[in-house]
Amino acid sequence: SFDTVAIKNNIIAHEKQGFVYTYGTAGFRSNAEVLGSVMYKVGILAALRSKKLNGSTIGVMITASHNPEEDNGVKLVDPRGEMLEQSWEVYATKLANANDGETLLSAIDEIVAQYKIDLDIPANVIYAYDTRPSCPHLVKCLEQGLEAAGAKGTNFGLKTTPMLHYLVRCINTAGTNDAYGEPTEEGYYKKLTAAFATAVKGKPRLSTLHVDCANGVGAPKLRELLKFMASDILSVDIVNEDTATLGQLNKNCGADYVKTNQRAPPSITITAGDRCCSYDGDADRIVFYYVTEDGTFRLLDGDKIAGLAAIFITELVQEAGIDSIKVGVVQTAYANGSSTNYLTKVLSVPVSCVSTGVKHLHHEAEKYDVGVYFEANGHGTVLFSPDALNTIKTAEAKTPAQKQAIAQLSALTELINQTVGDAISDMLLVEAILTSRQWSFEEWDQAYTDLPNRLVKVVVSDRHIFKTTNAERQLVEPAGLQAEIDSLVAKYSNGRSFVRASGTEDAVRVYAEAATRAETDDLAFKVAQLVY
Ligand code: 16G
Ligand code: ZN
Repeated sequence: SFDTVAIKNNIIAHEKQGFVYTYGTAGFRSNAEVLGSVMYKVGILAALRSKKLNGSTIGVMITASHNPEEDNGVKLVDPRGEMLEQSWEVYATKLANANDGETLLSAIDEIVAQYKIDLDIPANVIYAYDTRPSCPHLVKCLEQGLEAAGAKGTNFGLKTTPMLHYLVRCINTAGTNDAYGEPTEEGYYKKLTAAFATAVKGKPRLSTLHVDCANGVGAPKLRELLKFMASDILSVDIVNEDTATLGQLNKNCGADYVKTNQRAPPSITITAGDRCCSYDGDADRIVFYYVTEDGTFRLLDGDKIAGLAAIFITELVQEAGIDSIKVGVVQTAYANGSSTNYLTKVLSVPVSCVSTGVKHLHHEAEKYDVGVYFEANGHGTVLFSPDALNTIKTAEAKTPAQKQAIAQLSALTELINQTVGDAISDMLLVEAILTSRQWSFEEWDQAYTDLPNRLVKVVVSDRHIFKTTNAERQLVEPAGLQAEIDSLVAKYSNGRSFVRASGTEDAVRVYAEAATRAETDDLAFKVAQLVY
């Protein structure tokens, strides 16, 4: 039961005086040393959230994604595998900052009153973690909180972030019409590999895909998945899979490294014709890349994945004779202008732009029959609405071609992780499309050419004074700054630039793109000077 005396007495003291915790875009995230106290509170919060939702299972994932190995973090997963409902974030922050039993209890009382929580309802929580050395200690702290709150906690061990999201959804939908899958790691592998086999049926296998796993949890999990995959339909070579040596996680490798540096990890020798991709440290992001004959590095990022998925699904619903299903794409301001142009002008699909952060994209994507959402950094997925799923399931084929298109669409709905962006699932989606089309990376890349772009981080004395509107594309404060940016931008062909405060770092980010590399760099530099 919910034991207020235990909750008060077992509290873990803040590790560092004066440190302020914030539940932000990616949950709590910081150096791992200050997180034990937070884990205790997260255990209690997860229990309260489960009670509020009548005992539905809530997920807790311990990871710091692409951040350095000495960092860690934690986030909550809601019953359908989505991010924690936003209104709870402030309470998460309050609990984390309470540093004595009384303050903690009154913060809890506030949540209980606000959401009218019945504390007698049993709570169910599952949790998992990545390969970071700090995880075992943080798990113990979390368990201490779950125990004090009387929650039934189940440790799912080492998992990728998207696997934990998958498991939460499976558990909560088990036995319903809406059952999502078998709530085990093996169930996840079986679902994905079976769907992939259907999606590529009858097509020759492509050349080997080299997968940089950032020396993180994606490596052992991808290796495990491959045991369920017939080797004549997919050939994968895993690189950067050292999860045993300290200090290797995300070091000079992984999706964030590749996207930020616009180059392959030094640990990979890549020559023309090679097909490569990189995951991040918890395997919820992926980017692809190759080099041209003349040795130029080419990145196929989240925007390129969204374009590929959008064209493929749009054509499939036409072939299947069910083009009442409408495909839409959700992007952020970081999407390359060429990609937005391609989607709206060439593919004629509706595109919405939302603020940075997965929860914003996910919710917007739910508004479409088929909502494709990707951040340029490689986080994203495709959501099928219940109506679209039903249309696909009940579609009747009149020709063999229609039959095949329906089977492929149906396979995609199983292949794509509907809860959150998933590097393994996205990788299989891209491979399924390319195999189906028998396309090389060059052919995929031909859809459009990215405008040169530059992202600059500017450390300022107070980033909170930068307030944006219009999906972060314009500043409203400091007053007058946007007008200055606009008049600069007007001087460059195809120029675009925006400024926003980072949600994960104490800095401001400046993005710029323009027709040429030189103009882009110049624009980024000048806007950064305005901000500084
Ligand atoms: C977080 C977000 C990611 C976003 C990034 C932006 C989630 C799960 N993660 O990592 O989607 O791209 O923040 O970081 O929402 P920034 O605010 O520092 O630019
Ligand atoms: Zn991640």
